[in-house]
Amino acid sequence: MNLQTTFYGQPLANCLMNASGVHCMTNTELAELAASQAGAVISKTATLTARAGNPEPRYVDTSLGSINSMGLPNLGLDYYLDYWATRTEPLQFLSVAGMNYTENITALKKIEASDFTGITEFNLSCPNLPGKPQIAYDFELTKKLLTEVFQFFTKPLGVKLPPYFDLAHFDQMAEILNQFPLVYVNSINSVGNGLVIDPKTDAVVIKPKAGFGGIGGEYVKPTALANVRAFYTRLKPEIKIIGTGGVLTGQDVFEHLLCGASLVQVGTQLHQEGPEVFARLTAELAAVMEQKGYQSLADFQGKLKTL
Ligand code: OXC
Repeated sequence: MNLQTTFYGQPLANCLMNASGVHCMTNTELAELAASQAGAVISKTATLTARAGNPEPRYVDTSLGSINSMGLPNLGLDYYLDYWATRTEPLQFLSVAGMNYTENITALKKIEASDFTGITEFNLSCPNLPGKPQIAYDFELTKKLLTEVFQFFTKPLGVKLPPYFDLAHFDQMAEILNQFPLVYVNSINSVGNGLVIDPKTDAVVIKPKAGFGGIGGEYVKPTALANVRAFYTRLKPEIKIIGTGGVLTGQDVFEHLLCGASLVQVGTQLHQEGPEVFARLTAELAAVMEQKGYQSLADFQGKLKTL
């Protein structure tokens, strides 16, 4: 059974990664991921300067997934650039976001001017910043921002998108994204602004934004698969898809790949299980492939059947 794949010309042992935000804030956590069976690692979304994030409690595991309103706590862009400078992984993923339009440009200019040679994941979809809408729900703004970015940014760039729920929105966003030399699109960020209630206390379970937060885990798999499939079938083939959302088992990884994902990220389940999750998921994916008679990822990647 061959789980190997290539992404941006680099061979990877398998298609699995952490989702940015989970187990990737500190050097220690990042090194633990690097020592795991994950095929690649991405660092926590960095802002220009370090942020404490939203007040706690701000992340709660629930029976079918998670709710979070972390608010981009991170150690600042320099910290993650320094981390990656010490590493030898052939493919490095650095997630970044600005707190406003100008900061987005400044942060990407800083990455452009740095020695970083990996892939930058531009997070256009954090749902947890009070008073700040998710950029990628504003189509005009997304187009303006990417147009300005690609006037100076020459390094490989992917974007992290929020989930869309309307075919017209897939069409409109794909039409915009196809105008740019993106390496990939990562779908999906958490499903923004859900509400979880504790039946014992009749209260919300997280403190920020009166309990509203991003939903991940089992709840979101159908939405994640739909977004992966919708962009896989609409984007030019040069733009790869990273599938994120609802990955608990090897079967879930298989389904993301079947929908067209090239790599698959794990968030909520990594938070619950720790970096050992990658050994389990790779073994389970291999078992699914074996049972279906597939030898390699290319045998089924993107080949979802319709009725
Ligand atoms: N998505 C993000 O992009 N960021 C984090 N949470 C989330 O669901 C965060 O830091 O709030």
